[in-house]
Amino acid sequence: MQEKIKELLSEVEGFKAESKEQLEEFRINLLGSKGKIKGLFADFKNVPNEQKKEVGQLINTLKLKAQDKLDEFKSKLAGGESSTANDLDLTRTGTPIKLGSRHPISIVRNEIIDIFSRIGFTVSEGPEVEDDWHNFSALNFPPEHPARDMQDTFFVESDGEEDIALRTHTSSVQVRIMENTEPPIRTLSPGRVYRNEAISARAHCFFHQVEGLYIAEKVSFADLKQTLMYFAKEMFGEETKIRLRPSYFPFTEPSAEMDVSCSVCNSKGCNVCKYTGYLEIMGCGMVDPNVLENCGIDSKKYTGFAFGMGVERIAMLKYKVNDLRLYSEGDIRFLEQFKAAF
Ligand code: 2NM
Repeated sequence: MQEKIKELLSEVEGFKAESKEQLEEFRINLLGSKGKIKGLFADFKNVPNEQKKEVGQLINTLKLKAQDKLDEFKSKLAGGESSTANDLDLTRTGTPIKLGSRHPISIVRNEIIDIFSRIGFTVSEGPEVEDDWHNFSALNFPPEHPARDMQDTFFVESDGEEDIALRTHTSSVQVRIMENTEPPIRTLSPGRVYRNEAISARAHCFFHQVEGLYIAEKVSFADLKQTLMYFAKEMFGEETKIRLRPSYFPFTEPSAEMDVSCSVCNSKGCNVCKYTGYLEIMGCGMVDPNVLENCGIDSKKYTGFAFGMGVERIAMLKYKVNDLRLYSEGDIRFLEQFKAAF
């Protein structure tokens, strides 16, 4: 019996499995319920007492070695399958990192700035929390103007005498520029503005503006028209037509609204332009002499024009966005659609 066990031992030690089937055969043959080791244990009762110790130890060694072999090849064969060791390809390209994209409001704002910078406009910025003078009084808003109402403007609590509010337009920046710059002035003020409105698809409590200001000697309404026509053609295409309709703003006289021909339907009428053939994109006018004087500019020597547009509105037309709330919700599925060179 000892001979038989030693034979099996060397058989186990020399065993190599090349496949899972071979290994399973090995397991059944030796460690299975009808296997050779079970058989040895069954025969053990016939071993003379004085040999029991030695034979018992030998069978146990055999069992342990067979189990070790089984475990060894089990992990070897499984490792080959999961392919980490053998198929490692160091020349494969890595997992790409997703690139971000510009926000549509930034894309359009940058495009507007780019267009006006080509005809000499600089960019000015200023505070979003403003005093009454820069946001209203200097701009010729009468004391009882509805924009000064709590209903329309977010006021900020303050200890001082003066009303402090979130700016309702970026004209406040231009007041600051006019106050400390001798004309000629040719500047754009892009930025976020705030209005106290219920949030819906068509209104939000904040939005973005780009306002423009040109002050020099003998600036005329014809200069304004030509400047805005240049802008419209650059922004919406060479075939774009513009239309000016009389309007009213406290800070300009005369004032106008500018429409551009609808590029969706070629001015034939569609639901985007509400069957008018035109889209309203900005307000403009000649800076009121009162405003110039309020800001320390001699209105006998200088005249100027100003205009203001909502960036969200232009981005809506450009990208066919139908809900203002999309701009501020940060939904990655919306944001990922905008890839631009700016
Ligand atoms: C608009 C429409 C018309 C405007 C006026 C001024 C300033 F500071 F010169 F008085 N800045 N922007 C202006 C004029 C803004 O936005 C619809």
